[in-house]
Amino acid sequence: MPAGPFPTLTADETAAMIPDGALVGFSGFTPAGAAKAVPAALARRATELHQRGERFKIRVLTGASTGASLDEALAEADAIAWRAPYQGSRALRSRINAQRVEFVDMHLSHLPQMVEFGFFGNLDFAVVEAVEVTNDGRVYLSASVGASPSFLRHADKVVIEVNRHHSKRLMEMHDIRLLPLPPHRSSIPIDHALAKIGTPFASVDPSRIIGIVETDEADGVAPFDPPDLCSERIADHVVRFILQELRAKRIPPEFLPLQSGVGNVANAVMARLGQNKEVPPFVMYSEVFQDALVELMEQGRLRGASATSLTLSEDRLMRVYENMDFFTPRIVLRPQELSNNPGVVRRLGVITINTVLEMDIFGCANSTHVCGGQVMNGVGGSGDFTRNGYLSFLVAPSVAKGGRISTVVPMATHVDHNEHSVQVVVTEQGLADLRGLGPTTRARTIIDNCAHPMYRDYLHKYLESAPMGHIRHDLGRCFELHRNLLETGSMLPLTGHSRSAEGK
Ligand code: 0RQ
Repeated sequence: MPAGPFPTLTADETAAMIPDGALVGFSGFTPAGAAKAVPAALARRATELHQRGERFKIRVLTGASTGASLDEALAEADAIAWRAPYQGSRALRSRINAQRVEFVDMHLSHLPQMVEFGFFGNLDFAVVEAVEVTNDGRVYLSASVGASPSFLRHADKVVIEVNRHHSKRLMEMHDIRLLPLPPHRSSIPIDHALAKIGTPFASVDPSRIIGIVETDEADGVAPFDPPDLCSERIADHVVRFILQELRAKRIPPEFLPLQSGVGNVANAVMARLGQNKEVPPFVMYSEVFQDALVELMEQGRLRGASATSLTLSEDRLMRVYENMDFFTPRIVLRPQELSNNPGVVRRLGVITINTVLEMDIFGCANSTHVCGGQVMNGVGGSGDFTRNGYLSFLVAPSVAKGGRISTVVPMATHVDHNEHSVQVVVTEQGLADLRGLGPTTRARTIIDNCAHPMYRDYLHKYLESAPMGHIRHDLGRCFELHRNLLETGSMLPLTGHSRSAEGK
């Protein structure tokens, strides 16, 4: 029952109204709640226009990554000129790395205020998925909140994709509040993970709604693979350490809220935390509510969760929708400015767990750029949580690509989390608690506890032979492993100095 006074449009009619060069804010934080019909139609339009030799590229904002009909389809159609704040699409990544798309890789908590401050220029359109919109401009969002409330407030023209696939009872989970601009920004009254401080709907000036597009499409979140041995070993180290910190009373007995990034390692960590009965039942203050959490909530291990998206594979999502009496009081979905808010994360004392591509021996970590240049996804929310958590873990397998890459390196080729923010690093080999350690002690601890045995000798020799300084780096050799990788396809040392490591 959409419509009200708003015209019903087809996705193709809507796409025809969006001109070349427009800045468009699409809903979506992961595939959850992402706009679907209009971006797919824009991709078709772009392909047709390009075939006629006409230019058509738009500038794209979302909450985070999106579904296949958004980033993947628009990138394949070469319809994106500029993109922020995060992405996870193969087609888009390759175009960003070929400089065919300009990409602004941002902390996700910063995005709504950048829109509010007007730093991206005029927001021409918002295309937002919802379960319902009222005549007076209340927009009940679907499976994610993300930055949609800000897009709805600032866009000149608004299109609502009303998606019947989602439960209308999602509105019982939503808690929407926009922060006023400085200097009128007062404190945020979230003093526990499930505190609600806003309304169940986002607001839009109804005169800006140019139409409604009706859809009935699933989010298409891929289910997780069962955890592999490496993820389980990382998870076991994290759980053991949390228990040790609980016993030492550095984590209080009532426990603290948890945050975990997305991906198989993060999913395995959450499952392991849930299974271990020595870990008290917990709450989450996170950005993504993902598959492993559904069972944990049903079992009473997870008492409640604050997030900005319900990133659930179809069977899990349906399980939630079929039991909304149970789930709605336990889940709060907020704008990403609040789910990832540094002040709130610090206040609540969140324990954070995020995955990185590589870490260096001094504790700087790279989440985003392979060999310093090729973007993978983006920093996402990992910096919002890592920097501000009470206790933060960065995790990674110790090697990638069958051992050809060590994820523990002398110097990170790109730094998303620097040594001032990084507290505990973990691989399947072990865990290094860096708190209170100076640079050389950190380096020895990371090498001994986290590096793969194949690379330990090389890394120790690098450290001991580097020129003296507070941080011992040899600028002539700090990227030797990466150079080896680029030249030979493997980091395994090929120089005389490092040959000894090969035989280990
Ligand atoms: O390559 O895809 O060809 O197999 O990188 O690595 O081990 O499958 O791990 O899927 O968890 O992704 C950091 C990218 C890890 C992710 C990153 C290769 C490896 C593989 C993927 P293939 P895995 P994951 C919440 C928080 C930043 C954002 C974030 C990420 C591929 O976790 O994007 O944390 N994090 N957000 O083989 C070269 C290395 C490598 C490497 C791994 N050192 N060099 N390649 N790979 N290490 C989410 C949001 O914010 C919404």
